[in-house]
Amino acid sequence: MQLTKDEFKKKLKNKVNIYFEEELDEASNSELYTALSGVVRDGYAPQWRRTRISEADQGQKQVYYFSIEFLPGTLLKTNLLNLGWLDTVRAALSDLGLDLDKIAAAEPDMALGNGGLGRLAAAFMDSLASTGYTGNGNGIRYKYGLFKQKFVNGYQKELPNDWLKKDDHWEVRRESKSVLVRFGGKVRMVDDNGWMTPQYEGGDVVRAVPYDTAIVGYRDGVTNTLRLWDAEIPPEEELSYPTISDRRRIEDLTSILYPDDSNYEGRLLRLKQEYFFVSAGLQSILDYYVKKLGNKDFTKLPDYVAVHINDTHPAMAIAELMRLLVDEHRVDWETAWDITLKVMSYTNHTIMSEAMEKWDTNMLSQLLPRIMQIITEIDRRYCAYLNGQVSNDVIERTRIIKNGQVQMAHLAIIGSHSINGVAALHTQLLETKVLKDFYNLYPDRFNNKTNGITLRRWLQIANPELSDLLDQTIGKDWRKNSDKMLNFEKYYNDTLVLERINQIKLDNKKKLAEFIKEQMGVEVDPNAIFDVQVKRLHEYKRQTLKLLHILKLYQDLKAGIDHPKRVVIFGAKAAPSYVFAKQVIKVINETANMINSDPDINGKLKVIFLENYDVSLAEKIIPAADVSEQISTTTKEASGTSNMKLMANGALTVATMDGANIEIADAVGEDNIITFGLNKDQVYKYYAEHSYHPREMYESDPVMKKTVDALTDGTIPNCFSEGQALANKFLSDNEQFFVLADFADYLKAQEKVEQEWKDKHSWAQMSLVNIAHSERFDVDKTIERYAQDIWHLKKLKVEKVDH
Ligand code: GLG
Repeated sequence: MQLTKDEFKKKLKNKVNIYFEEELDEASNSELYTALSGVVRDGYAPQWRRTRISEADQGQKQVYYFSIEFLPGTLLKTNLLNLGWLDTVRAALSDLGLDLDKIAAAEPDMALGNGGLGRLAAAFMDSLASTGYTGNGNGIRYKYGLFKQKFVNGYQKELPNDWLKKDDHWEVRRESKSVLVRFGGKVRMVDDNGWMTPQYEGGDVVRAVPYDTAIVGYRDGVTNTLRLWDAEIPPEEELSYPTISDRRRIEDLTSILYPDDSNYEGRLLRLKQEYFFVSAGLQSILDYYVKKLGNKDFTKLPDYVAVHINDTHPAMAIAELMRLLVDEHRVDWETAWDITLKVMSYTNHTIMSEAMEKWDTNMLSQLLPRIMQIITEIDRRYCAYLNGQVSNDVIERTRIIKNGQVQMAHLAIIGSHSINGVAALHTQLLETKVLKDFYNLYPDRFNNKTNGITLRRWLQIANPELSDLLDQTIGKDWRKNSDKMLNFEKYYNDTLVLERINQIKLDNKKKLAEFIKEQMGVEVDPNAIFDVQVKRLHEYKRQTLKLLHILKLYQDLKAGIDHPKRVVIFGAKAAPSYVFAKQVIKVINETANMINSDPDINGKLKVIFLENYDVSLAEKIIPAADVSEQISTTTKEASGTSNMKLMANGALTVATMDGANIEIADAVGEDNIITFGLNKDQVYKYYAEHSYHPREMYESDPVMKKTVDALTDGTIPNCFSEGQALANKFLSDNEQFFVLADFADYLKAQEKVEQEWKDKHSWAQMSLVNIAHSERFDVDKTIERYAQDIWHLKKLKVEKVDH
């Protein structure tokens, strides 16, 4: 695993010479990035191969994580860190007068996901390798990643994210592992020697070609594979697709990532994408099982294979595995069903009904006739089995096919041996409310697995100074074993350490301030409170509540009421079709313009909405945050993960008792977090009794009235209609997210922030406690629980190889 600076320099020089016919001092940063990634690839190639060989030799059980999104961000620094090369390479480059950060900036973000769900999938990949399990990702190689966000006159514009324009240096095209996926046409069951076998007629045949990316484990010699599928025309079918539009129809299948994660779109292309990567993934798993492992007895499949369904998008895996087992491998239905149940497990990531997938039966029948037959049969058997055991109402509520639609969550639950939520409250709500009927039927299948984050990325890569402080105080072991971070609490009264924490934060804020100046031309004072809300833009996440707080501060400052200096920083993309979310962006941007240029305010308050929030931007913002805004409507945020990243970097959380915020509060104790807002019972009461009347609140609370009125009385220029839309929404009895109900309490929480800010010593103590306790959310711990409770994996024994 050792690499000396000199060896590295030689390797790099060599790559630059070969790739570009240039000397090191001529190469551009982008060329250096290409060369450096080449060195890194050579570095992990032997252990990637060795991992594959060991897997086959040991016949170890593997998990395949099926996810329609993977959001790894950039890989260069992660790979360097995980190989144990980061410091050496940084130092060697610096000897050469080169800067790793500048070179790394040439890498495009691999943004094949929207937000938390996709980021979690990427974190799981890193963690599986780093904890020594063999886990594979299975997803789609979208030609265009999540759109690039630009603000034009304060409005969000979406630009294509052509991340593959310059080639991805990490992926390997594995043509020999291609498989065919069939869509459309007609299917007829014919008797073939006593086995009812499908005969297909017409339709499209698509070639699924895998692109594999190595996932290097953290200094442990395990290198796993993220397999993303691309759609192509099969060579033998070339003549069937003569026109350009014919070809497009096939190749466009993997062009775009749907830019929305909280609303489900019943579109044919999405359904095609789902089946495409599910079928390709399962075929390649079975091929491996049969050919490589030499197995024919499919009843042993669950000893070798676990397939995880990440949200409902890959839920068709249940029907597809049944199809492959029954039709292709002639396993009888009952045995196949038994195998499927043992292989499949499912995570639910939301309780919001608009995000629950339901496919029209007609659409499914036309696109996937055989799959629709199989789902119909699963549904029929499910109902028949329960008939007489439970009431008809329960059967009707839980069955898969209802009102001409296939309920994908029901399919996922009925066909999986494990169903988990992503934070304690979320799982509890699944069990007691949203999936209550299923919980009563299958209590043993339900379990909680609170999300986690890659501390390696959010501390070691994004915040090297804080990582050094941890090394100097508690020693380096925390880097591999996060439990050790708890020892940091011993420094609670150590003034020097507390001062270091404040100094590191200030340094990170200075860097972010420079970036803000470069990007937006706005000066911000690094000594101000950096108040951060970074996440997708959605009503339930309530960027709106933050906006109202900003308006309140603005009005106070105008009226001569003083507040500590504050910089509010947003990062958020709105789904392109989500009109209200885009109106919120416009109003925040106009509010920011107004405040940032108001001489009366004189820099006491600044509002910064950074464009194009993505993983790389998160790495700049999160280490510089003093306050973490986690203010979703209680019950709506399944877990959240930015809350964990911000806490790990020492930010103080302002939180509703929602999602994983509850567990953060439990970890740090009530003195080290500021909570506010409606609790879950109050939220459910409003829903049940239709008793939410925000206009009454508004009429009786002059502060609230004055703040909301700022949206409509011309205070904020250039956004009259958008301001009106926001105000109307807040005042409507149908407003589902209770912005005004939490307004007064939120202001109190923010007053508390101001109070706490006055004492830098105790602020640093809160920071320290948050940093220490972020160990609870180390994704490696989450993965250990999945591996033990759900997937039943053993660690792979790999021989470490020298580079
Ligand atoms: C979801 C939820 C988040 C959750 C994430 C990962 O909304 O609360 O943290 O999955 O489980 N769509 C999402 O991002």
